[in-house]
Amino acid sequence: MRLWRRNCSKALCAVLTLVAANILLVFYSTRVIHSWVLGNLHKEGALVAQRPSYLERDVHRSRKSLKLTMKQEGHVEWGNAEFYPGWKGVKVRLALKKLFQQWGKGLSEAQQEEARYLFLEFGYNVFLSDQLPYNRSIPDTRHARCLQKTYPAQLPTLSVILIFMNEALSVIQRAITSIINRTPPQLLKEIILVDDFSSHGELKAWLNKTVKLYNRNYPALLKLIRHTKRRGLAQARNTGLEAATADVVAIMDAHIEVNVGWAESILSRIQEDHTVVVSPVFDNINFNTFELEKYELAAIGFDWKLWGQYDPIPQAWLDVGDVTAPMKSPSIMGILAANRIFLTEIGALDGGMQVYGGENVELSLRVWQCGGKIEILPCSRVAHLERYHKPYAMDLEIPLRRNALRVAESWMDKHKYMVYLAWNMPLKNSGIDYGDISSRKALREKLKCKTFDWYLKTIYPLLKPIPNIVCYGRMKNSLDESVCLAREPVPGNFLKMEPCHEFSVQNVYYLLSGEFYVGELIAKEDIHEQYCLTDSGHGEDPTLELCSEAAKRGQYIYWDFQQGQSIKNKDTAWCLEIRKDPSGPYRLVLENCTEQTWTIQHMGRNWSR
Ligand SMILES: *[C@@H]1O[C@H](CO)[C@@H](O)[C@H](O)[C@H]1NC(C)=O
Ligand SMILES: *[C@@H]1O[C@H](CO)[C@@H](O)[C@H](O)[C@H]1NC(C)=O
Ligand SMILES: *[C@@H]1O[C@H](CO)[C@@H](O)[C@H](O)[C@H]1NC(C)=O
Ligand SMILES: [Mn+2]
Repeated sequence: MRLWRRNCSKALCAVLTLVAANILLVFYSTRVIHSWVLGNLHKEGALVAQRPSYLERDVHRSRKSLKLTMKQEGHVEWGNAEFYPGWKGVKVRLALKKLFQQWGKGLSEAQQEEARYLFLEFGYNVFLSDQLPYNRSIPDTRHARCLQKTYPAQLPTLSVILIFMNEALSVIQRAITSIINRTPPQLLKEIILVDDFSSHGELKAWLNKTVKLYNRNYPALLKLIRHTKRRGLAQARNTGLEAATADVVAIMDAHIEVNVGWAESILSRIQEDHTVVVSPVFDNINFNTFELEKYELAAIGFDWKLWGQYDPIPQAWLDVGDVTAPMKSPSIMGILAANRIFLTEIGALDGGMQVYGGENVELSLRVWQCGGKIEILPCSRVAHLERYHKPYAMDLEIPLRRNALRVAESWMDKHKYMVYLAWNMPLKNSGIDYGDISSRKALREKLKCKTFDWYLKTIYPLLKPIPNIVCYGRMKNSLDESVCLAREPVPGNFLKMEPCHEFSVQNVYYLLSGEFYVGELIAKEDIHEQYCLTDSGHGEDPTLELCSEAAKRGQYIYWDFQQGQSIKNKDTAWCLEIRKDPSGPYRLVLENCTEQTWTIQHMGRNWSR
């Protein structure tokens, strides 16, 4: 899945898109873990001293098995930066270029090769991770006011669930160690590891051994459950949830490190209200340097593709004037904690989700629509490693799209068309099999859930449906149907004709009111605007401008168009046409209308004029 780096500094920032973080935690309280045992664990020779040799052995083993998997899954040749073909290969090559810039001075050639290899394999700097102590300190990123907070003496117990697939063992061990070191021992009942059928050698016998070693010092604290086939992230979370026994579960990825005070804040909030599903605030573990990057507090939302995004902090929370107060949020990223029984009764995770993505939004809609709440707890902070690439699928857009349609069909009622539009899928006969949703529908019935319209109006007014899109998709000119209109990604306000492809820079949406949106459909009011096809009125080539700015500047963004006819500006009467430069590609021009006509791929719901 694409990874957007977060670059917003202030609370009221532009929408940021994140790889949905996927985490769950479980809490339980009857066991007591003495901190002195912890010291013993790290003195445990087997855990540290043998690491380099097994790692070496394992890397060779996994290198072989990885080659095999990749062949089966149709990957291109392994061993250089060609992890992905096309632009993804370019992206990975760029990442590798940066790999040694901030760390790793003085590595030998062989070590560099190893580091590169491990980075490609895992999507983060495993070579460095393997050198870092499992019990390393990380900065306390909480607001100072969180340190003054006191919690009830009696809190529910916690089961932490860590799910993984081909994660580096050192990363998993650092997650476990951080949980043991930073959770009050009387509250931590168990840590459940769920392996979604990893193929890496070091996650087999060595992980078994590691779990045994931990349990020698913390009897029965760790449980390891292995899927015997790949079942995807939602199922892995459910497997952990089913095995959990504590009052509260925290479901998380295994590439995390929890911070001080993370659990108390969660447990006391869920004790107050068992219908709240909470998310901690995430910091980022840099995939290259493993340094912690502090993230500001933000609400968690999504766009119409149902990709996780950070949203501005809600005014209602600011008005409370308490930086430690729980913040209502439309969604979670994936990492969550909840009352175990409540989460189970409300339907856990949707087991019909495949591979990755969508399950966080499905749960969020269900929780809100069926009587629960979602909140972000500012005093609970978890560092999460955003991987550079994910090792488990060639093209994550395929499961993401499939899962998004599944959410739309299960929960979004009359607004589901927006998801089809954002993914550029036809409204009928999409050809996507999103699986059987009858159990989700039955759940809706049983829990007497509210509508998505209620959710949009009450919980997520920022996300706007655009009901007046009359047609959408690739836009082609009659002169040459092999090229499509596209937005130049950078800086975003140029148009071009280029060979048709499937990426969203070629999405076009024509509105009943006459605008042409070009590029990804975002539809987040005020914070992420669409780009409009614009005639400046100065006899220049057409451009793309932010719609409201173009309108403010007195530029012309309204066009007449019917399928298979010309595109003519309502105000200036110029037509959008293409002209071939003698040497180069087609250029978009505004000129007196000729015979040129245009077509747009899909009909919207209301093509009826
Ligand atoms: C980590 O464990 C080692 C060995 O027990 C200890 O010496 C060190 O102080 C610990 N580091 C932190 C940050 O707790
Ligand atoms: C790990 O332990 C489980 C039982 O706890 C066992 O079934 C499995 O064979 C072990 N795997 C390896 C590779 O030793
Ligand atoms: C467009 O057509 C108008 C009237 O038909 C004509 O006066 C004008 O010169 C034409 N402009 C161009 C650029 O061809
Ligand atoms: Mn993650």
